[in-house]
Amino acid sequence: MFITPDFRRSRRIPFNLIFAVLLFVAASRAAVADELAVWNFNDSNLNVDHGSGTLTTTIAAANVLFAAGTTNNARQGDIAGQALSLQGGTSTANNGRNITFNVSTLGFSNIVVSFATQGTSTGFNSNQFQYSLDGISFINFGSPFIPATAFGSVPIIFSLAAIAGLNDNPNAAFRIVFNGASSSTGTNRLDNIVVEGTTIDTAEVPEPASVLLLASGLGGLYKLRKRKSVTQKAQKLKP
Ligand SMILES: [Ca+2]
Ligand SMILES: [Ca+2]
Repeated sequence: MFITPDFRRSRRIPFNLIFAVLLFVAASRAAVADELAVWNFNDSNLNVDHGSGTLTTTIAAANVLFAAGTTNNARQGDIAGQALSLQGGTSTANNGRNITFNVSTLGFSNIVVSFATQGTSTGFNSNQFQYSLDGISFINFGSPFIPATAFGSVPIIFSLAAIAGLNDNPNAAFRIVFNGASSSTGTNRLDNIVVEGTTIDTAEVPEPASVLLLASGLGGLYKLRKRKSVTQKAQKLKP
């Protein structure tokens, strides 16, 4: 007679605990921020180093070099390694040219682009950041930035959270247009270019549903075990 209430309580506590843990896991997953693409240039090429994206440039190939980098804005434990190093070029022909990075933001919002940069006194000293919603037309964002003479420890950050069109967009693209170089060997280095965002809540909708499904499955299991136990007890009580 005394066994029944204890049995029921001991089975209920673990189920409630499991349900609470599942809800907690679902809630914490909704707030995760992710790096969508990172270029650390440590392998001295334009290929993306973490995540996915493509980086291209209209700067003359002879003026696309790699030189000592920085840990400023480095991610995932990346070492300083190399940095992208762009020169003004013959007759400073590279003024007005750019680097463009195409990064799909599907499933993400609150897009932020950041990087470390430094420039020599005759390098590009008036650089305009732009974004694109279709990968074709680019729109100026913020004022032109002047690279410091050393990488330092503070990256340049463009928060694009207010640009709703950049959210969940497979054609999102970003560009830096270089200007102001006054010599062919004037240089601007860039390192640790990062595009990051926050998982969009609507993309999480299936997860709570899965949790409920799992929870109802666990509830079913609990009922089944309870029924089985009652049946077993009833059988034991039979003379
Ligand atoms: Ca680097
Ligand atoms: Ca690379």
